[in-house]
Amino acid sequence: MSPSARPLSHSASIAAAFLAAAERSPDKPCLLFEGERITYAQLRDQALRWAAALRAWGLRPQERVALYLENSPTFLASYLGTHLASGIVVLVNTQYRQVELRHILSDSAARLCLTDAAGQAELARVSHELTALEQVIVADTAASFLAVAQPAELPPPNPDDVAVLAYTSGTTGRAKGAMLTHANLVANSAAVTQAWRWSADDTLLLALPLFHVHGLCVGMHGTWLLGANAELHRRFDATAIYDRLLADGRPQPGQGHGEGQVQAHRHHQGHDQGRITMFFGVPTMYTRLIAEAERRLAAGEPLPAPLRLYVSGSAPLSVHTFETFERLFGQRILERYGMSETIMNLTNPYDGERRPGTVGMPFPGQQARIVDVRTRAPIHHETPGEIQVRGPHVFKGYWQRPDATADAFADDGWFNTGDLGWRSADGYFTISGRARELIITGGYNVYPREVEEVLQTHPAVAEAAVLGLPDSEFGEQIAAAVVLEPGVTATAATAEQLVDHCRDQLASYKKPRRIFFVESLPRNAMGKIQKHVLKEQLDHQA
Ligand code: MLC
Ligand code: AMP
Repeated sequence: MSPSARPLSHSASIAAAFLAAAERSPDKPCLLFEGERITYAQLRDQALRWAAALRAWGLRPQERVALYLENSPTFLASYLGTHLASGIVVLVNTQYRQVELRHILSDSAARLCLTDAAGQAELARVSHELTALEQVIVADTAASFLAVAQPAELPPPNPDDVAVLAYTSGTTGRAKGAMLTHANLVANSAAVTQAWRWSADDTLLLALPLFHVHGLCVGMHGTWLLGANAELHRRFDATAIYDRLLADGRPQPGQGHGEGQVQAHRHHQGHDQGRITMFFGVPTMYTRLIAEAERRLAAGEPLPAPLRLYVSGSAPLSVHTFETFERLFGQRILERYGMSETIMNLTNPYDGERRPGTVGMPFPGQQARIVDVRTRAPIHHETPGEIQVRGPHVFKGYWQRPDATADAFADDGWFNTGDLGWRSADGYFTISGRARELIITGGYNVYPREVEEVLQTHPAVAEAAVLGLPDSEFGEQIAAAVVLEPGVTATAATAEQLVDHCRDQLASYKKPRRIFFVESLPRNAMGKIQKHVLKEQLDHQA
């Protein structure tokens, strides 16, 4: 059967697809993690144990379980277990601190949170405000929680029930929980695996965090849907990833680094367990891999053998990074575009031209179009506007925010992504900017408003405005213009103190990397801060 004719998955949920894969190939490795090989049957047993323990504890269908946890097999077993118990998983970035934890855990009313010792200490700082949170389980000591129940199969989750709350910030600076249903997750994963020719023979090298959709809903869901396997790393470390790629052997004699040759070579190998065939990352990971390769080449070390597929997303991949990677590694990165509300939207083709600077076309079974930002009418080729998407991957709405949900959808049901772009005559979409004030640093989203609010709680700060400045490593970096209270000088309230104040309350990657002390902020006649004027002023000073 040709790949394009392959049927999309009929599984009702990712958890059901995972159980089916475990039934087909119980002894096949599902995960490789820090030297440990975990088979499908082993992960299934753990997941069923979590499901039974959660139910025995009293978790009812559609109640929330927060995962505030690093990458690990426990993350994945408890994730699947929550789904099998018909609960909703709330994803919590491990860098989140008081401000984010207070909001996400109260808003979702999570009854239970699974974390590690550091997370437990951070939660303790705000626990008195988290009235819905009844239990915090520390992953290392979860055995006693799991011991109370025997693994048992429960009724499968309903496809239209919510599976995941992925918190993503809105223009107000308060994150909203994007409700992804089981059906959304399966539909998108089926489309992604079809588009990228992902098969049960693939091994994904995965060092993305599991608490965002990129690592979890693209990386792990695809793996489970097909019964493939993944080598999971706790975190991304360019040296370790490069070593891992090198360990897979050198190119065969006569095998160039051309893409067509790579595909032919890989497909010919058949079932080659454990040999990495794919890597997914954010652009910062690629710039770090390039720096690593340049360092190793200068030291006389070889390049890794080619992979079947390198994918980039979550932030713009510069043409320069694309071309440098191709020059060094001999491979054209496939760039795709997604968001928490929709998982994956657009992709460069697997077989056709991977055009640098573009994010390609809709995945199979999904649609995308450009509309005029004012009239909201669809626009045809080559004219910039807002990107809208439609299809079975589009989320159900924002958790307990009917107002925000209504705003997010056009009258005819298309979802407003808030990203600006245009489509070429031959169908490739290019993202040109964002309608929202979002800053993306190393693939993480930061809304200026939430950093401004925290800066303004510092007693020395009268006003603050936060924006993104270009950054060679992270794409954008957080910069803040601060007006001090009368009588306070920059030597009395130093930039370092303000950064520490942010770091104490917010995820560390949200702290300003540059602080500019200014006399006043530029405002328009309505009194609104003119960020574009401020940006020009800061660009001059930077
Ligand atoms: C870490 N730091 C960052 C940062 N990540 N600063 C700015 N931007 C970032 N992205 C800072 C930390 O705050 C810390 O500062 C210091 O760097 C070291 O922290 P670390 O944790 O050791 O960093 P590192 O491991 O090097 O992280 C870099 C990274 C990571 C690129 C590996 O940021 C990452 O995993 N990014 C991927 C994010 C992702 O998965 N996004 C997908 C969202 S889903 P200090 O001062 O405290 O030492 C989505 C939809 C879609 O967007 O389309 O996919
Ligand atoms: P999040 O809300 O964390 O899911 O982030 C989604 C946002 O990341 C999108 O709305 C885009 O602005 C951005 N994004 C994702 N992929 C790309 C890409 N390939 N190029 C540019 N921006 C991207």
